[in-house]
Amino acid sequence: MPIDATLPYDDDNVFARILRGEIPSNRVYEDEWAVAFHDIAPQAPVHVLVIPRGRYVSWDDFSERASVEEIAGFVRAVGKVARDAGHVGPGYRLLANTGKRAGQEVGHLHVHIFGGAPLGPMLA
Ligand code: IU
Repeated sequence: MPIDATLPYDDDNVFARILRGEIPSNRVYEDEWAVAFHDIAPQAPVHVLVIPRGRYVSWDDFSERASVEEIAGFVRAVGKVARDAGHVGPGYRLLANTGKRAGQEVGHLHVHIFGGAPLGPMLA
């Protein structure tokens, strides 16, 4: 069920629990700013999610409230996972579903990285 991404951050969301280590995940990368792990229901041969360590509901929330340092750290982490740690390359696709109408299901910002094979055209 898509979530209402305008609501305040909920510390019980599944990715918050993964960050705290309460739920296992298949991690491929982590640093000061971000954690990346394999999606449990992959939609490409390689499908990795990258999440910031900070408490942000969505891309909207992150881009408005995060510090320049957090934004830089997170964007660099996504790049590292895409280029190297996630083994998704050489080509890949990034996606951040934002809000109910886009089908966002977990209320902690996550960037999907799809790769591992030639990808078909984007479907809206
Ligand atoms: P969305 O952009 O919010 O729709 O994507 C949520 C993703 O989180 C989706 O691809 C799920 O398969 C994935 N996921 C996960 O990897 N582990 C979980 O415990 C849950 C969802 I719940």
